[in-house]
Amino acid sequence: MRVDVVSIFPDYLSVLDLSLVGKARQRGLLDLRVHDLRDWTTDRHRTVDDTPFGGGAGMVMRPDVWGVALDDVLEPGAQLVVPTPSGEVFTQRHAEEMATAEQLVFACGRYEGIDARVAEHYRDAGVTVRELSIGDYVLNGGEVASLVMIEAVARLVPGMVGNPESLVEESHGAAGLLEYPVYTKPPSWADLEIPEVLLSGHHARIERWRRDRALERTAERRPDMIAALDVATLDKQDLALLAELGWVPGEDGAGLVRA
Ligand code: JET
Repeated sequence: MRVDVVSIFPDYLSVLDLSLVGKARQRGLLDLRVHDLRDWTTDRHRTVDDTPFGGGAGMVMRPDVWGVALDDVLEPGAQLVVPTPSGEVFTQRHAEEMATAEQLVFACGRYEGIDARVAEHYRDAGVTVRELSIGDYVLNGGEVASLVMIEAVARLVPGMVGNPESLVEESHGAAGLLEYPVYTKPPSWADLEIPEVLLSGHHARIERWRRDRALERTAERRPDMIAALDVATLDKQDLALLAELGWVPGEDGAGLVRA
């Protein structure tokens, strides 16, 4: 897979030399190229921004500079990713779709953002343009959001994860619940003991305990995920625990509602 990042702070992306992503690059699984947007400017001051039409605070990134940069970097079949607090929220589903791309190009905005015609122009030209948010907060630029998305995508590229079972396990997470709590040695630490069942060797009881803890944790922390559960994927014990936690199947059978 090829990944290109265009930024006015290319050094921000240097951490990609480390960890999983760095190893994938060394092994030739990932062709990662970081570019300085100012390399495509032609004026003495290497200008990338200007004042907003219609007035208002701050500066907007010029579409002409972005246009020459992206025309140079985009290959046929590329997906263009623009991190922005105004985007759809980036999820594991997006990461899975992006992991199938031949090339991902990340356009890192700064200031008040990139002139809106850039996304429009490349959509009109047939490029898949994804304006994506990594959460409801504002960063100074798209660099850190790009790092988050590159890591989430890179670990899905075949050959990148050392332990293939760890990816199989994750499809459970995709079933719509948070993960259950995990424990390792020592069995007693800071006056805290490992839950007895995990030492019992009863595989079925362990599975049930983990499922219950995942349901409880999800109900507590992510009620939106409980509401969105497919009732058909829940067994009698799931439904009994969820009822204790105040959640029952809705009238139409689609999803759960607070009792
Ligand atoms: C962000 C992403 O802050 C985030 O993204 C970076 C950012 C900051 C300021 C402007 C900007 O412009 C992008 C743009 O796209 C069309 O104009 C991007 C917060 N959550 N996720």
